[in-house]
Amino acid sequence: MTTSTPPLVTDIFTADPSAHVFNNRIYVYPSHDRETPIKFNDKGDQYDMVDYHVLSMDRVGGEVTDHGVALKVEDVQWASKQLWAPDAFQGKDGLYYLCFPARDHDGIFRLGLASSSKPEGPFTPQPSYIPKSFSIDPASFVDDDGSVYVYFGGIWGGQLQCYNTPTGDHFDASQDGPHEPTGSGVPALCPRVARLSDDYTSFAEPVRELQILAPETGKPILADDHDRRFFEASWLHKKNGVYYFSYSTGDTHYIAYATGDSPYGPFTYRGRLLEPVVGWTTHHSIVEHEERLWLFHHDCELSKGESHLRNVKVKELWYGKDGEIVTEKP
Ligand code: FUB
Repeated sequence: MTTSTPPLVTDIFTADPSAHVFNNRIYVYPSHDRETPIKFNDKGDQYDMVDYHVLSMDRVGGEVTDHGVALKVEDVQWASKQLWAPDAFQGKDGLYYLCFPARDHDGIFRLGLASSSKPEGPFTPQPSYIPKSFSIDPASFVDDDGSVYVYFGGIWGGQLQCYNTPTGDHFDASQDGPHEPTGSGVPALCPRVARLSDDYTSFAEPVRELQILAPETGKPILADDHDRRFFEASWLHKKNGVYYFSYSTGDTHYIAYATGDSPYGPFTYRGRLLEPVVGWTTHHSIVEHEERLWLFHHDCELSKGESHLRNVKVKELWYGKDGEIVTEKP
């Protein structure tokens, strides 16, 4: 079980932290967990969040500012409930964009965008979700040429298994819940990626699958390999020209990572960044600030193990000499 630094804030429950540096300040975009009477189930109905708060600090260990409500579900025309793990990026137009999932009015998870002139919001949502978006956990990555990629997907409650094409054309409601492929030689479901249009309202291209390969075979990780297969919580960062894709393995509770030489992959599995924490879910982001590498993540220390009442923490990571990420100071 991993233990690390104290929770960043203790007066609200926070989870799924996406950290970025804007204007040399660290901004964290978390989910805002809340108490609900909804019973725990494998669809994640107990994660019934209704708004987002943005946190910021001038450095890790510095005073954390909670900027208050940045977006409410009642202000998002297309959304009905469950504001799950968000992320944010700064566009070429100088505006800040919050990218977030929620269920639409048919109960299907979609991804939406909201913009603000300030990194902390408040954010104004676009009237519709991103056309052809589906599933959960959007993570945005701005490459050196300014192109913005959105990585997304999550199985079980995240509904990724309800789509049998890379582009998610047809939603099969019978697969909603804790279903996923299984069987000898069957490949795991893949996370998805698409580049955003220059006006940040749509995908500029068809959604693609992101392959995660097993290093020993060079072939896609298999569905029954629950220690390494993708479950949810995509994150993409880049260092020295290498693209690092990290993710949660869900029911085995690891944060794992893989590397590749293109934002579209393929990525080859390299190892684990975080061992299981207190609570069922695990979700993270990786950000560099003042030449140090930070893993923001959550656990359930504050709520004493209530899986839907989480708190954000941060711990340090390092690069090893072959570009691998190490969790102990070399
Ligand atoms: O916060 C709700 C869900 O829990 C997220 O979307 C998942 O990544 C998991 O952390």
